[in-house]
Amino acid sequence: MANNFESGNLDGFTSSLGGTGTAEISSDQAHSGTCAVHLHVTADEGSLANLSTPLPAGTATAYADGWFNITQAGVLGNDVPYLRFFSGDIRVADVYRYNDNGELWLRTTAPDGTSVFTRLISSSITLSEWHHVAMRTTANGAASTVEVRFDGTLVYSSNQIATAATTLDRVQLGAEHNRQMGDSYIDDVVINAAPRAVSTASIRSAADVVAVGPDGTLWNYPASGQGTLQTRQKIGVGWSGLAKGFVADWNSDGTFDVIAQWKDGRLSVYPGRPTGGFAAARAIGTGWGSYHVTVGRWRNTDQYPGILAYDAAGTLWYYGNSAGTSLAPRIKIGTGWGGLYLTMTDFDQDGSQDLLAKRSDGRLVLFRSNGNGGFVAESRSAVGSGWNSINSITDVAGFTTGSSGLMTRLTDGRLAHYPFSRGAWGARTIVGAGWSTYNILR
Ligand SMILES: [Ca+2]
Ligand SMILES: [Ca+2]
Ligand SMILES: [Ca+2]
Repeated sequence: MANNFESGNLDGFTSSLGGTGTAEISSDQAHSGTCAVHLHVTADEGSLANLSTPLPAGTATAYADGWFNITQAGVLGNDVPYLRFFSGDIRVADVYRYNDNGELWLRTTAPDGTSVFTRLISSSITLSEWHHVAMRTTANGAASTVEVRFDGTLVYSSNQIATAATTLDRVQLGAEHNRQMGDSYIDDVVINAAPRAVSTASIRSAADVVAVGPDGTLWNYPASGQGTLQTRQKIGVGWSGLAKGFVADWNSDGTFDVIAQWKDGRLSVYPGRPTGGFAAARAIGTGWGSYHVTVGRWRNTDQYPGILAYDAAGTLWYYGNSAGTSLAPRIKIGTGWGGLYLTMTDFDQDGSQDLLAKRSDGRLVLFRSNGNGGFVAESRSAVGSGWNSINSITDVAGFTTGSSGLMTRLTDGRLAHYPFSRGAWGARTIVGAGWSTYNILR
């Protein structure tokens, strides 16, 4: 759908009006030609004006692009909207100019219905000038994507927005609730929709369970996103020589890869193909036989996941991955880590990775990182006890909608999911049984 309003109609839009609100073609302001659409809303009771474009059923990604000239802001504490993406009653993501200071803000809706606010521009957007706003949103539950461009600059991009939505059904210009006063001229609007691309990658979710069976078959157990695993799929053979395996998007191309630590000490990366299977393995190291390995973006500035590992002497090292290929020279992080079972995850969800260290006495101890490669200077706290009944731990995300958690194996072979939020555990669920002979990737 595209409309420059030169033909004098609102083709492609459905308008909702109430009270003093109007949505009319105007020649007072135009970005192209001589016309734009003018949304006029006052603070009077019942005043409402918006335009929306319906999206085809099953739309996952929508792109909206338009020019906006706000000539009149509204009352303090309120805003003048630019673009809003909806899934039914859920306002998945929207950007607006905040009346109090003219700043650009993004609002998204968390799975529990609360609004999450992010300031995108901290200076005041000028009134009575044309500004270019473009926004792309993909509704994908806990891993939804939002990108915002303002006057041609990318001001926000994340593929880790948590929402309850998995599809989009309309894009809106203007506010859905009344008395949201403002005057906006809008021109040269383009709105496009794309269905969800059906991924055929071997590992599709950060909650999938990947494991090597007793015969060396590599299996993926796809997560449903609703707390269960689906029918397993064979994704490889000949993995009997694996000591430990790790799932990460090593080259950050959007498809999960496998990092293999072989019993003979070799370390190799198997890049996942978007169409399924893996490209030829890349050797990234030898002599890793005695290392205890974790994989992840250890430093906040890391573009690619690296390896945090301790050696036979218990010295903890970080090996960065600066280009999505081989390992960078290692950096010493600490000593005295021998015997601990480490899991890298952001347990307190402050944006910096942490280590959960399982001790032989069963206590799970939290080492919070400072995001720069080191640890927060604080006394360590135990966030669990009795964890010596667990012999495999994998950091997962999205096993239930919007959740973070650990997928664990108990010593009796059952699989258990421990969700957590901001450093507090949720209720554990048992996911399955009979996993004792499987080597579960981490
Ligand atoms: Ca025009
Ligand atoms: Ca990849
Ligand atoms: Ca943290």
